[in-house]
Amino acid sequence: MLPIVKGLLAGERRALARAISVIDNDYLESHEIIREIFSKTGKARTVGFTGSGGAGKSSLIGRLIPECQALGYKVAVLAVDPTSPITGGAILGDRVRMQGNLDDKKVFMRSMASRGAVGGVSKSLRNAIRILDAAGYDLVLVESVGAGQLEVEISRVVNITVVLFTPHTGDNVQAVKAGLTEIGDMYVVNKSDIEGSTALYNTIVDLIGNTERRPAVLKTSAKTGRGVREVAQNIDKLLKEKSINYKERERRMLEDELKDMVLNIVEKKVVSMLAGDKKYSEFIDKLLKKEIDPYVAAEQLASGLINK
Ligand SMILES: Nc1nc2c(ncn2[C@@H]2O[C@H](COP(=O)(O)OP(=O)(O)O)[C@@H](O)[C@H]2O)c(=O)[nH]1
Ligand SMILES: [Mg+2]
Repeated sequence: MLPIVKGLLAGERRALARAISVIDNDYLESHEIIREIFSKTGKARTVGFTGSGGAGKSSLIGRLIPECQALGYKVAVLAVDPTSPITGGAILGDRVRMQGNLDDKKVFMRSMASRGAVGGVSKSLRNAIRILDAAGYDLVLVESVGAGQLEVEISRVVNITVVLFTPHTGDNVQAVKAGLTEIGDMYVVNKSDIEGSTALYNTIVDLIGNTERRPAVLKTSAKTGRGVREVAQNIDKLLKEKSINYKERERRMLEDELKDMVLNIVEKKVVSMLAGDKKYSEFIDKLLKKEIDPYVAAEQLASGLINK
């Protein structure tokens, strides 16, 4: 067994942090780590938090940690921010630590840079969750930045998605309608201590709360702590409900993952085959001379590769 795996299974935080870095940077060693821990995973449940920057995701997560611990969970936090050059959890950790009643030793926090191509975020996130899972964390809270496609990608990897809105960040009916109505299992209007939050809350209840899915719409203030316990209780309830059809959902997630991985391998192969294919440059010449059109060219090249 790799020393790093031995360390993380024994609950050593440094080994845990290093293993997640290895995953995040997509080093070759990550294959070996996942191979060794995979059979020990499957217990952790995951909650994603999405919403515009400044909505209060980090602050709310900070408040939720002790509430979820009180419900019996061993909590870890992953912040996914591909735009952030900072790794190691500084930004997230600072905001969360500002809130007094947090026992640093009981919670594990980490930011991920998640470089890489399409699907890169879900791949490293899935594997970072597996590592935390094997290390004994059974609730992983995932913070993402508010960047459309990424949020949808993350929502496919976690069990529950919580969407945050606040009156501060210019969230309005348009923002609510723009895609986020689909991905949330729970909606939270944060900053209920400031003006405009009741109007926003009512709008969201109208738009989303009465749809067929009837997701919960809650109000919080991460500043005062009001409403945070209800969010934790609701998460707990949803996780327990979902555990009924959890197997089916897990199957779908693994299907997605496997497809991504196969496509990735095939894509790399095809790119290198094309690079070494004389016909490829011949076709480009033909295209330049308008002797052939792009559809026919692509069809012929592709069938040439597949039949090799
Ligand atoms: N008034 C008020 N401010 C809040 C609340 N929650 C967060 N904030 C502030 O909003 C800013 C952004 O919070 P942060 O948690 O970093 O948001 P994130 O970008 O979504 O992670 C910070 O200055 C917080 O102190 C709240 O409930 N009420
Ligand atoms: Mg944040």
